[in-house]
Amino acid sequence: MAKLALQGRVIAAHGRHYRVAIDHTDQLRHCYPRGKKTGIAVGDQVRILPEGEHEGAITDILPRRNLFYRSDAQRSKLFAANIDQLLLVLAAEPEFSDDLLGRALVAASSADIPAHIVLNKADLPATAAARTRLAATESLGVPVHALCALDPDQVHARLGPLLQGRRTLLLGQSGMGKSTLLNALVPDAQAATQAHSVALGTGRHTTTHTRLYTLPEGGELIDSPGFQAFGLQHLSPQEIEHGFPEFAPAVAQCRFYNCTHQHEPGCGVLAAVALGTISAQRHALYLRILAENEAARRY
Ligand SMILES: Nc1nc2c(ncn2[C@@H]2O[C@H](COP(=O)(O)OP(=O)(O)OP(=O)(O)O)[C@@H](O)[C@H]2O)c(=O)[nH]1
Ligand SMILES: [Mg+2]
Ligand SMILES: [Zn+2]
Repeated sequence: MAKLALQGRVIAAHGRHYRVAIDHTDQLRHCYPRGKKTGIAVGDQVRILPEGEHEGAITDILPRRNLFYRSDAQRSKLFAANIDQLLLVLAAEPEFSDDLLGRALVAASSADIPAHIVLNKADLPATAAARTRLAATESLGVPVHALCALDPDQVHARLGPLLQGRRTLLLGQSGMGKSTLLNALVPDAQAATQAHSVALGTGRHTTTHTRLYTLPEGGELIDSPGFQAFGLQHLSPQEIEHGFPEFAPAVAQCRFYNCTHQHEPGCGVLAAVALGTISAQRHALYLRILAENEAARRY
């Protein structure tokens, strides 16, 4: 007798092993991709062929609404699929990187995924200066929520309505407090957390794989390992430009329809940078990403 295919969502990824929650049941199965299939992400809806009571082979990935990932010259790193929003977790200590923050926001914009920032560890005195550093990003329309993840009541008050009923990806550098935030919202998660200095000593991040949790109030939260690089090699020059939505009104003023906003005469973006209506820092990030992708294409 032919085995009946099942459907479910991928809730954890460990290398080529995936944990799949089967739809309309409380069954969890350990699954592996059939054949050479790759590119399965947490949040994917998949079809599986069951094997025994607890295992299965993933045969198909159902069409996605979106896929959030980064890509360096050598390989892509999938974060999650079919997400409603991104929660970028930052803190004053360890100091967050403006460059990595900018890149994550470009990846979100170009995939049309709304992003929010959590400025965590608001109990630390250095937070005031970090908040000032975020003013330019906030003025782009990215909401900033300052809070202390060690205080679950505060976390619920600040983030509860935003997270309820939605699938949210927690993203950020190592040590920013993503897993601490997860534990405040999903007490059953009991995710490991540790001081970043300790994590550095062991040579690895505290969270080592991506995993999806169900919020008691409804909705889902995905915890991911911290990153130290955020390549955007998968983006074409047009997609990179789309990742800087604040350029759009100025692009309409460019003399050449195919202007790349690097050095062209009559460029509306360069004019806006000179006037200060577009941040010079954001334009510099745009140039860095373009140059990186250009260099990678030449090799
Ligand atoms: N003072 C203070 N410390 C915090 C806060 N939130 C988290 N921490 C501490 O920051 C350290 C790192 O927290 P984690 O939650 O493990 O960080 P992470 O972002 O999950 O790190 P990775 O899993 O390595 O990516 C831990 O020692 C936490 O206790 C906070 O609001 N205030
Ligand atoms: Mg973690
Ligand atoms: Zn231009």
